[in-house]
Amino acid sequence: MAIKVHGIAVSPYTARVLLCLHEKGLDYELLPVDLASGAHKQHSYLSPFGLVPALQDGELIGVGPRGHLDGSGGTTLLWPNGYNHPPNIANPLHSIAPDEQVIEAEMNKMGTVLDVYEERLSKSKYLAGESYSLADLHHIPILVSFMRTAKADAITSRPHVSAWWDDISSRPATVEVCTAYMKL
Ligand SMILES: N[C@@H](CCC(=O)N[C@@H](CS)C(=O)NCC(=O)O)C(=O)O
Repeated sequence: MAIKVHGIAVSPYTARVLLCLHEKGLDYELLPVDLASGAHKQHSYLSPFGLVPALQDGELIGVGPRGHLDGSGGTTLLWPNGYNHPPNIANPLHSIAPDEQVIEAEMNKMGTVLDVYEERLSKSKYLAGESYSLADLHHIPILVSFMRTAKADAITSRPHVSAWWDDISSRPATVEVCTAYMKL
């Protein structure tokens, strides 16, 4: 029986779960949750936390399933605490006008992090060693959007980071999840 993922692919947390399931070759289906109408806050919704995604595998219910699937236990691998999202350059969900000052400050912080990545990726193919892992996968949903902004050169100007991104963004699971669910 297919694992049911209740969520929306535009949520990076949901997308990470979909990527994990796809990489694992597991059978799954995405059941859209209408956040706009507050469907995730109803008593009938699976997660008492009222967040997406929630996972349903037969009798087994997983809430905050990213933590279970990626084994991170709330720790974001190799991405400093509180900084797992690149700057909010454009928010298509809410049509918020970009704040250039905030963007510049955040780009500086991101540059510092990416310099560490560049160094790391000059020594190993992936962030946590020679094989693709959750440390890499975690970045995909956010970087997919980031790469469509005018700041994408933060990635492409760093040769090792750029090669890493080309690699992880062209994985079959990434392409499939992005095209099928994130409509990219
Ligand atoms: N720790 C949770 C976080 C999930 C989360 O924050 N989901 C957001 C969407 S990206 C959400 O459901 N937001 C709806 C709300 O806060 O009402 C996980 O890893 O799954």
